[in-house]
Amino acid sequence: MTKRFSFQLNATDGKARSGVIDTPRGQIRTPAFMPVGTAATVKAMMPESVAATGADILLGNTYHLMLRPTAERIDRLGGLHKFMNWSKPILTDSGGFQVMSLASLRKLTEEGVTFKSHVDGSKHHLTPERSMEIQRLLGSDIVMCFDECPALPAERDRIADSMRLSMRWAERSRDAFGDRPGYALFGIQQGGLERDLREESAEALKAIGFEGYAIGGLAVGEGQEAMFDCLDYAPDTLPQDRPRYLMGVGKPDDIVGAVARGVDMMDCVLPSRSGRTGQVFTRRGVLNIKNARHQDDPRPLDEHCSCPACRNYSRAYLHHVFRSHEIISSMLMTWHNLQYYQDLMQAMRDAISEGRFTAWQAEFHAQREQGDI
Ligand code: PRF
Ligand code: ZN
Repeated sequence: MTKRFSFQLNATDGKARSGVIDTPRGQIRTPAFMPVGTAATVKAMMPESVAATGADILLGNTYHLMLRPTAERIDRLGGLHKFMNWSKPILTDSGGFQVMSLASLRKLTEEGVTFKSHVDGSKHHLTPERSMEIQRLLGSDIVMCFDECPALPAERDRIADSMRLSMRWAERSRDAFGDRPGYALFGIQQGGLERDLREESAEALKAIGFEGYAIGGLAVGEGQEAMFDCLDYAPDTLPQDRPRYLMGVGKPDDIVGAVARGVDMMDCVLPSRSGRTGQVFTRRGVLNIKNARHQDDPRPLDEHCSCPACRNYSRAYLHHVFRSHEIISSMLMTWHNLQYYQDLMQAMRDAISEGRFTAWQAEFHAQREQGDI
């Protein structure tokens, strides 16, 4: 019998939840953070190093991979897992959101979106049907519906029209995805910061039926307070017994606030991108390794961290290799940041399982307010 995709909730604490998503490629412990591997690599990391940080799943991108090296080529070479040497689950985003933020000369119709590649200017067409085909060719374990969303702030009418278009595309995505045991299709809620539109979107998605439900259209310029106001109700409009995925979030305090409000999965480029720009996440807050105050500092980035950057190198060394533009700088700092994010998720999973999430959350904020990193 083919192993199926399933989600089991193991504990709740307030609105925070912890559980396990079971897939044929392995288990995903939730709340889960997914490192971003846009172009079939988590930049500056070997896949085994990403796994060593504790990541159970990676995110890949339809938009980037369809342009280069193309989904058909990845399929011929045995699929994305084999191509990039990552055997655990992969979730792929569907492309619409990236077209709107990265491509030029975009033209949006009921059918889909036409755009010019940011790589070579070539012309492409993406529809719900084509997005499902690309994600199948990649071999993605968790496929996202093809959707669209405006940057905020936006006119209510624009948000409503866009949400309703995305719901029609969600139905076309479901039809095109078909029945694929062991693989999952997630719907994506839209509706900006308008509560009734979020509810309408949730009802439309639940009527279609998905293995999981994403909250899209947030972290697009509205700020943390407005995002949290929306997350105070949005997760509750989605089924209790399915994973909830907040797309493209976020900073450590965004992640903690989202988990507290009932989110199970998240992804963000922040830890990996910051690793290359010298921004370092620690239990005490953010530091920038470029700063001259680190040049004689023999201490590790974070004395509580088990990553190679913290076990084997001083802040002074990391400062030096960053300033010298040495490649190891990106490697070590990306590893550290991803380790920090995965340790954060593990700490939340433990706190939820043991019924002490509120106290844990207070301690998380208290440590960051001490300053003096
Ligand atoms: N839709 C899709 N991908 C996304 C988003 C969305 O709304 C967001 C919004 N934060 C990030 N990535 N398909
Ligand atoms: Zn570290």
